[in-house]
Amino acid sequence: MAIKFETAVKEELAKYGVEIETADIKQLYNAVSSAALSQVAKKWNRQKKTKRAAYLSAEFLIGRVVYANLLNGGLLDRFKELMIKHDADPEIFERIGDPALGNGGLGRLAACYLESAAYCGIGLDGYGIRYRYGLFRQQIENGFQREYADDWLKWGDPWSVRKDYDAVKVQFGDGYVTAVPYDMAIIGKNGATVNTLRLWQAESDEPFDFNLFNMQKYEKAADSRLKAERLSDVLYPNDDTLQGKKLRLRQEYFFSSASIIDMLRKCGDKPFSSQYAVQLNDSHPTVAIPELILRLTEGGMTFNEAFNEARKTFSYTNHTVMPEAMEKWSLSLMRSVIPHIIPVLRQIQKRLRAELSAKGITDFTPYDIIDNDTVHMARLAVFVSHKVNGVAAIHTEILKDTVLKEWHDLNPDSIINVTNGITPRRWLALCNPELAELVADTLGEDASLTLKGIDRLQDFANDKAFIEKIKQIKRIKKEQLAHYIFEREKREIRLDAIYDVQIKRLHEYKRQLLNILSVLDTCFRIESGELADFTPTVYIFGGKAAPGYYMAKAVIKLINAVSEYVEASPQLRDKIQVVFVTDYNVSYAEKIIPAADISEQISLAGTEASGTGNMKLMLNGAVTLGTYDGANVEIVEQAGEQNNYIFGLRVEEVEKLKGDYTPMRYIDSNPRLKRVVDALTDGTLQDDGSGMFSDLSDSLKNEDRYMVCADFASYCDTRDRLNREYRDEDSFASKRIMNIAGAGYFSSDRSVGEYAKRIWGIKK
Ligand code: 26W
Repeated sequence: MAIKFETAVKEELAKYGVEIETADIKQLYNAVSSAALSQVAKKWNRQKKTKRAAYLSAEFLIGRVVYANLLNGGLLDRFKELMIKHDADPEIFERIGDPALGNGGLGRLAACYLESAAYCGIGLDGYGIRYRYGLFRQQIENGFQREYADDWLKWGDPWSVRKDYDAVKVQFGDGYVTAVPYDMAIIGKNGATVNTLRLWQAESDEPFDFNLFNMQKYEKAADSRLKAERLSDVLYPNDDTLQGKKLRLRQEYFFSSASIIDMLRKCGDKPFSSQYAVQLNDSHPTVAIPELILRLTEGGMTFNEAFNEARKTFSYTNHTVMPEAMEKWSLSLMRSVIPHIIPVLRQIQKRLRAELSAKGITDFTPYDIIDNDTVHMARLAVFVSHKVNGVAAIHTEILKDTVLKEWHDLNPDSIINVTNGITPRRWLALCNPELAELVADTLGEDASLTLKGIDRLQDFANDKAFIEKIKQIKRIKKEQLAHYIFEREKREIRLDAIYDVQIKRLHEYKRQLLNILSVLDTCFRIESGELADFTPTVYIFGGKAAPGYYMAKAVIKLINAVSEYVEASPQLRDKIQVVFVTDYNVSYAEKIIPAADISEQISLAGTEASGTGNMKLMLNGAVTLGTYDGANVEIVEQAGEQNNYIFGLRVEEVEKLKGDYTPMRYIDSNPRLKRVVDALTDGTLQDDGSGMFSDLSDSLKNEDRYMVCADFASYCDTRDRLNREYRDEDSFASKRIMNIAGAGYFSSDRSVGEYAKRIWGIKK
């Protein structure tokens, strides 16, 4: 086997006429990937005929896959040895760009689940879209975000196999589009299980119209091809609203329909629900429901038979309670894009009303799937699914109490919680081999790869020698991060400081604004002498703002302005650094997370469904500075409240405050808050004439939808306490250890196991 992989790599390279020593990065990447893929090819093509689950998702944020696949394929060590033997750099693929086919948490979760399912031997395949361009590449110019196309395919795509003979036709109101699958192998532990991520690419059957060409209408001749291809061109860079984007609806139907057709084909004569469980990752693939029903009735079933089959098959995961993120399509738009689906929707609505009537319900308003010209996708998903789940305990309770209250009353067993998880292979073994090795040495290799039994680290929380090792590893990871940031951002960050990290999409509800205003407050207090003993801190921010999201972009500008303010002040410079890292993505996360001391999870209580970055940071020995929101609640439960820093309003308090919330009351009564809000408009900070800072100020004073002002004092106080307590490095290291020890519950192996057992009815 050892020889086989090496020989395979060399044979692949021979195709380019090069050897390991002379190959360029792209050649090596393609050769190593193809060689590794060939090792699992047999297993991949030999799939057992048992019930499988399909994860339908508009996003799969898989990140760089080469190291992860080598690890799971059992080839990583051999690869590294091979490289060293030939005097080549085993880290060379660090330069390969990420396929960023997702926005944030929802897409990354899908990737973690696929990896975990394969690792645990659960038959789960992913279905999505092969976007030509992933989430935009971010640059910061003069403190402002600028967006550029993300051409991820420029590195080649050696992990995908195009399957022309599996192409299907997807019907639209204006004709057909061909969906061509590209399959990616999802490799489980030692290659024992190999599942598939099937991403559909839109193409045209008739790429070129020679009649038009002959009539000298050259541009028109390629129209149908261009129109078809445009469909899978880009990922929508929004993670809240789509405002009736026609192309997005086409995308959703495109991959939903293609996936259902694909599964139906594989089912043969067997009942669909005996062969497939289909998980809808948010409401985005919900049109798969009427699509399945339509096809089953075309195959001879009655509507009710098809409906029942669909209900046995589908389940739906909700990832957000933000009203603007609840997908709604206008009926007329749907009619123009997918007219053949409308009659099915009407029948589903009829059935809904019949079920409601049977239960004595007469007011259909909160339930109607079609209400006038609006189609409610989440309602459709909830109605037809046999199980609906939230992604953290508190989120699920909110769903039951508010957002989906009516549905919960109707059917109390159908809404369940499956707390999110993260794969320990990527988020420990690969990104932090130093810590993984310590865990393996202390508890056995299994603990570092699966987190099983990692709670036993609690016994080492006060062990002097272990504490030293933990501190040393953190130091090493900070050095590596500082080096990386220097390379990428051309900025030097100090090592002997707290690394305080907020990395996630820019969104008002996540409150990066609260963070940066508190940093500014710290600056002012240091300058005035109010804050004498302060542990030097590097504040690291990373994340993208949707290109059309003005307020989020204003916050980026503000973070960069505060950074400049600090740099200009000799008094602040040696205590504080503010760094906004550019183009944050999965690979960047893998660098930042292991070096972090503080995990900022400061969303307004009740707004963050779960969060998963919080879990990754905890596993890597950071403490949480956060609100009682999303998975933070469970993190604190697992790792101990005394080992984390919780502040701010609770969900119930937020609810009470709503209605007569007046931010000015907080601003007027808190001089420190007033000072930082004033700094937005009094010339202290420069927004280069964009008007962004006064818009931020107005929004804080007039609405402050996410109650930054209400939580400001409590946040600053808790942060101060953390800053003081950090100085006792040994006791802080104990807190780190308790967090690592508590992270076992957040392995996505556990999450996926729960889906398999409680929702899909699938055994390992
Ligand atoms: C309509 C466009 C759109 C696209 C994506 C709307 C909403 C989304 C997602 C819901 C955004 C998202 O990534 N949500 C995150 O999902 C994670 C995985 O469950 C959670 O951990 C995060 O709390 C949630 O914000």
